[in-house]
Amino acid sequence: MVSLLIPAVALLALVLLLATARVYALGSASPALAPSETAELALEPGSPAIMVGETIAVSVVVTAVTDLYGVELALTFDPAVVAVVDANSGASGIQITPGSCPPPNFVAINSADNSAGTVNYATTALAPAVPCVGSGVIAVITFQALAEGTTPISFTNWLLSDSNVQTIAATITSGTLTVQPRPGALAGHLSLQGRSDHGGALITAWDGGTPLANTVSGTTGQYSLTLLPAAYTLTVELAGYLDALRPGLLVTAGETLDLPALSLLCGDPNDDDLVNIQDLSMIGARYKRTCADPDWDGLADMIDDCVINILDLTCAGANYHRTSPVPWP
Ligand SMILES: [Ca+2]
Ligand SMILES: [Ca+2]
Ligand SMILES: [Ca+2]
Repeated sequence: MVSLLIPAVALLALVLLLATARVYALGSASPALAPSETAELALEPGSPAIMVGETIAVSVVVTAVTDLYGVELALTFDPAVVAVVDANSGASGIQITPGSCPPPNFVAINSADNSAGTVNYATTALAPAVPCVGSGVIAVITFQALAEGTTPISFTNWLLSDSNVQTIAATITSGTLTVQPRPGALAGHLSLQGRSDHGGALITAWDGGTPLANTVSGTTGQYSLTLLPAAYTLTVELAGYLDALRPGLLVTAGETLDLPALSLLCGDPNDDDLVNIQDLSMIGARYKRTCADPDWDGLADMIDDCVINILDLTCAGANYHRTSPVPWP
């Protein structure tokens, strides 16, 4: 009974499948006869961001077409923010790159104007070329970023034709292109008095009272902060050490400002930016403790070796009465 049932079910499934395929075939045949669908024109990427001096290729893409044979386009952009890069040095003027949808067999217009901020393009396929079906790239525009800002990239004219010389309706989605300033950097080396590992100091870049970026020194004391062009104050801190501060650092686009070497001084375990008797007392009260002791707190272990000894005490002795910020040549 079971062995008879399975072929019956399989047969039913096959009949259903054929019926569905039949309906689908009829359905897919009808749009070519009735060009009522709406194509979509857009840019890819739609709203990119690049830095001054960089270039980006923006594709004009069409989707949901069943028979695209000719296309005419006009776009605008802000010529103060971006410029179109010439795609064909062999032709006079500035060209964009033809795409493949429709096949650009005859390009009637291909012209960008970097003074007016316009792109004009018109092309048709030539019989017997087959029309573009589905989706594809009409053309590619390469923009170069000139200055910080945001520019719309707007379709101001568009006309799509099918191979029967009927207009194809289209919805459009214009885009924007944002140009950011190129960052610069602050970089330098620091040493932590008494230590062989100079890592772990916190370096913070401030704009007024606002911390904008920070990093931590590496084991050799090196640090680098990537920052947008502006004036910054840099602070350098580490628990138990006097802090450093350097105002008026001007970061310029694409440049690394190398700072003079800095030496952070130890001897401030209570972190009040002053080395005095309180620090010495704090170290003295913990003298000879190790990090194996249950009451270990590590505050006085500025020379970071798991024991409070004469090296930690000398930190405060040698820097007695010094204050933050420490000198930064
Ligand atoms: Ca050219
Ligand atoms: Ca102190
Ligand atoms: Ca120590």
